[in-house]
Amino acid sequence: MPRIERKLIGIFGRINAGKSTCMNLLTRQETSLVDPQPGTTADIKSALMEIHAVGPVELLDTAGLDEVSPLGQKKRRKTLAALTEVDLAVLVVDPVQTLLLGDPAVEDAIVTIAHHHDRRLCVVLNRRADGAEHLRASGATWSEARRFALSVLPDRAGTPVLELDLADRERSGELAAFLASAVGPAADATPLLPMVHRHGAVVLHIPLDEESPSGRLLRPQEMAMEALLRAGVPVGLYRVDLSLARCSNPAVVERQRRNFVGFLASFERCGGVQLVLTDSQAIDLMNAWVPGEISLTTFSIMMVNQTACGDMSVFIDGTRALDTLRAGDRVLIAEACNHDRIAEDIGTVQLPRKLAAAVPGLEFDHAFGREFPESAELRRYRLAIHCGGCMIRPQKLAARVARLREAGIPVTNYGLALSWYEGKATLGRVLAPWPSVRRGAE
Ligand SMILES: Nc1nc2c(ncn2[C@@H]2O[C@H](COP(=O)(O)OP(=O)(O)OP(=O)(O)O)[C@@H](O)[C@H]2O)c(=O)[nH]1
Ligand SMILES: [Mg+2]
Repeated sequence: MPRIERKLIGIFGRINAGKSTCMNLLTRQETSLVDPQPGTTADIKSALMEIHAVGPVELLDTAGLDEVSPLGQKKRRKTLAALTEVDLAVLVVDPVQTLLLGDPAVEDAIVTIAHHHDRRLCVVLNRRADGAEHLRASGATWSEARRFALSVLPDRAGTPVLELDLADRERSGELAAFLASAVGPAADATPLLPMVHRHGAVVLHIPLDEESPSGRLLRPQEMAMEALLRAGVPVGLYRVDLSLARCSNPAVVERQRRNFVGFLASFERCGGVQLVLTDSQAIDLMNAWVPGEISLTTFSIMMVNQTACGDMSVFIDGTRALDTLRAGDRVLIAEACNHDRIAEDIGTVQLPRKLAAAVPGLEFDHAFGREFPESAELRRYRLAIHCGGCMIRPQKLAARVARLREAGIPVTNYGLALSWYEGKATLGRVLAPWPSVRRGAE
């Protein structure tokens, strides 16, 4: 299954400003519940759609930021986390509502946070048909209300603003075109394996173990296969039985090794093997078994390189923090997917065991799925180790990295950490095939 790069567009604003009405106008259906009851949208509602001039898009309808209650606080936290991830933040304002309340604090907060996190922003002024009545009663004019609402924009001239009645279904196309111009052109997708060429095969080492789901391969494995086939590169698949390859009988181990090396040699007649891509947990064996003239890297590094848009430098810098860990330091292990953890799970068993062997006395915490600590909590950690992030949007991983950076916490990745454990030479070897690393070394 190829990963579709979707632009992420989030709709933000005050309770009852018309955020869900905006979502429904775009999708031309009742995607989100709309109701006069304040606080109707309790959790983030997501919809996938194509916007002709943009391509695939994920829309997020969020809860109003101004609900004052313990539940409102929870909604607020989720909405603000989404605001740090989006490619475009759409601030929906009902100028009459804002003017009558007399304080544009909610709009100001959204503009400030979007600006701080370097998110694109646009404003939709909801010119409701019933607004005129409220204005008349207050003695103000539409242009006063408009000016008051827009006073929160630091640079009014540069921020795209659209004024429309969100209940007017005829204007869906106009709203879509406005968002398309505000979100900007799509960036070229980062290639998954930029180093491969058409001469020589790529061997994928996939050690199906107890953790592997039956009936399908893991997403990075499928993605690599598809990318290689599309590029016309011959692909070989191999499974080393890790329990036999790591058993105490040297004859059994040697047999496993010979079989694998024989498989690599079988490609000689069609140009040999240019690269072995392995599951990170087998990097020890692969480093020992793959001949030095063949490049070697891991699925997890492949994923993080793509998710980080080809610039892994922040994760590579993070590996240096591994050298400075001391007893008593806390390490955060973050894994973006949800799966039940059995046997030799990498995040909960293998990584902590290896790190504890290298630096006794380390403390570990885990963050699974969508959970990720707030900035203040992150300061407790000396290092974060993140998975390849194949199950989350690149935008979410980027927001997490930005949050760690702000908290001053280095971050590395599963594949890099497991390779570091094998020694500097192994780490250097798995990084060497990547163009950005090669460029940095020049
Ligand atoms: N006539 C008219 N009514 C609107 C318009 N926009 C919103 N409304 C009404 O205002 C109420 C709130 O709209 P929603 O779209 O649910 O507002 P929201 O910002 O999603 O509200 P919360 O989810 O509660 O934060 C609903 O009764 C809508 O029908 C509009 O442009 N014109
Ligand atoms: Mg809503």
